[in-house]
Amino acid sequence: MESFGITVTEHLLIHQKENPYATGQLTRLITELIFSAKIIEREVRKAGLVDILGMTGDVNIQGEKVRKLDVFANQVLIYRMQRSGVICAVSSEENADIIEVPDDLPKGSYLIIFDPLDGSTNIDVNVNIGTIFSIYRKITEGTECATEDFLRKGYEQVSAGYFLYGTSTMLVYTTGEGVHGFTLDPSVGEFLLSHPNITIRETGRTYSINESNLMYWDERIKKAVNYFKSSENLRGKPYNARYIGSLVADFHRNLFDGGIFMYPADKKDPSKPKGKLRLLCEAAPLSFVVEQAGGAATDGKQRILDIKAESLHVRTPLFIGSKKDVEMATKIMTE
Ligand code: P6P
Repeated sequence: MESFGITVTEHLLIHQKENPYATGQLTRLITELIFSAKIIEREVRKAGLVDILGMTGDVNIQGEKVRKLDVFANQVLIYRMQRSGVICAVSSEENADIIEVPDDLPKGSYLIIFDPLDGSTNIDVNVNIGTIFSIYRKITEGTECATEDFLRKGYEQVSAGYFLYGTSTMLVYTTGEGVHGFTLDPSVGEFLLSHPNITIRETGRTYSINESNLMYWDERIKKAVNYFKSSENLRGKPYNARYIGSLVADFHRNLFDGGIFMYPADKKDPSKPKGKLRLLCEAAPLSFVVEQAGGAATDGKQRILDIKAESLHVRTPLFIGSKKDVEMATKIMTE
């Protein structure tokens, strides 16, 4: 019988082994995430046609200018997550504090952290952008969530993944049972399984880093980057340089083609000594995905998933991708 495709709901409920978290509650949450992504995708696709481009004139908690599409994506996700009936609060890259589910709405024992539209500086030039999400179970007693429920180590995540608004719209996620990719079929408005059991090459062929920051790096980072630019490496020739400037797009390409993405600590902005990327809404979810795909992720010293978040918006250096490439970069930087 023709399969007519495998939906995310089917994949969660039938194709996941007896995962204690691949329950109806998690399925409900991911279903609401998918609905949010479809609404965001609709606006992203027509961004050039309506007055949803450009700036709002505001600045977010990160000190970054906020774009109208950022605000829209953030509002959609907060609204839909609060009505999922299975979470107690959300934390967004765009908001200083956690946002509780109002008392008149049903609550649950999950919490979600997201970057609603990562790479948003690329929106106006039609470059791929994405939504990154990270899901934990609450640990404090009672139905109310507390900030400490969010200050976790990445290995405690129940699920994580991202939506990529690119040439096609994809969902790539894990619940700890491997990494699976789903592609949106616009003709039926459904994400269908397109890339089951994604694995990343042990040694890649691409390195991704913003080399305009060279003068702000310390010598160990320069040595690690030169390793990939030389022929004295596991490839025996220089790696290809690819850098889109949109984390989800750079990560996704390296996941499929093999490679390493690096955003090291730098001296460029004294307010961001650990670099630009956030631990909870960027590094930890993508590190859960890459490890489930057979890759690795460190902050240049230790495993990202072992780092406990000391605050909601704490930043971290990030070296993520093919296992042997990340191991080598980390070895060079800790010698
Ligand atoms: P830079 C986008 O603003 C973002 O947060 C990530 O998506 C991306 O990897 C990074 O910043 C790019 O930063 O400093 O290289 O422009």
